[in-house]
Amino acid sequence: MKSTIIKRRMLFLLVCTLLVFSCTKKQTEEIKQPQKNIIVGFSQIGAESAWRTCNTQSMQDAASASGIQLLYDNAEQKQENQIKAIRSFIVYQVDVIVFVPIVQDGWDNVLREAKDAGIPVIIIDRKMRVADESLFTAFIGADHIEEGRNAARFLLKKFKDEDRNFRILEILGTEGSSVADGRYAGFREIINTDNRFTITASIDGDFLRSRGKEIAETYLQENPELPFDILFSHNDGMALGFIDVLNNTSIRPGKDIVIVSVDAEQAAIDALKEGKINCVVECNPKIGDLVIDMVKKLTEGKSIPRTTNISENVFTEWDDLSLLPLRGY
Ligand code: GYE
Repeated sequence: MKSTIIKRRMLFLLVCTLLVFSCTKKQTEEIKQPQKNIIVGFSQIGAESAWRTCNTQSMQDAASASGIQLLYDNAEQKQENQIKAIRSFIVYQVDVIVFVPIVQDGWDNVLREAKDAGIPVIIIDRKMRVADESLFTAFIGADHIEEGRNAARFLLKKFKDEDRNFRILEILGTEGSSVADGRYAGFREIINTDNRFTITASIDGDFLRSRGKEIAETYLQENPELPFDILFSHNDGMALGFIDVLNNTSIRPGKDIVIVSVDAEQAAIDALKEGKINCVVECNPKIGDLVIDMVKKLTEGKSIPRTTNISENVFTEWDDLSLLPLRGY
């Protein structure tokens, strides 16, 4: 009699267990069902320039237009914040991680966690150095070395008939970033082919307009005799900050000092039209549609190119810019 009761109780417990499991599984499936949309974790470095805010907007607009949920995180210029954001994307089990590596190194561990979680990573705009190239799926962005080359090519062309020497002051972008390193290297590759040109100083401006202003104030105060003929700035913001200071002096930007910059934000194009900048090398921030298209292909199981560079223009003092559309940044 007693064993019969025990058997009935065990059978009852087994049935209850099976019922609970099947409900949970169903609920789990039901919960999983609504997640038909793609969820992308997007770690952006910050909002340090007009270029950056346009790049962010481009990503947000493209994701919204495609019905993709974009989890956006602004790292406020700190790599540790990017690493935290990527880890939160992993916990949230996003479908794809997209991020701009503020600097080139220090990503291996967090990207290995993403790989172990089976989440593909697309890096955009800036490149990084990792021991294992399989830690990311693709790069989408500009060729920053070519941008540096184009800046130097303009100078060789502008001064091709002048038999004198030229001193160059260079304002650098964020230290350790692939962008600053690329523009630095590309510029030298070309400018060093002509011994009339000497880079007399390279100062870190961190892509900030405020730093461009500070550098101008300090440098001109310490060197009132104006020891340079050319300013090469790694982005428009820093060049415009420098020009802000020159505007309060007798030094004429674009005439007494030849200025070459990179990005092609509207304010720089306007300065080019006014003759205050001589050449602006384009770096296109509007890559959101391209990135989201790659995300969709990835989630559909399709292959995507390992590297996608975007074509860019060079705007110079010789160009007719009257028909150039507004830049949008
Ligand atoms: O030139 C600058 C921004 O990574 C290409 O970062 C981007 C650079 C751009 O702050 O304005």
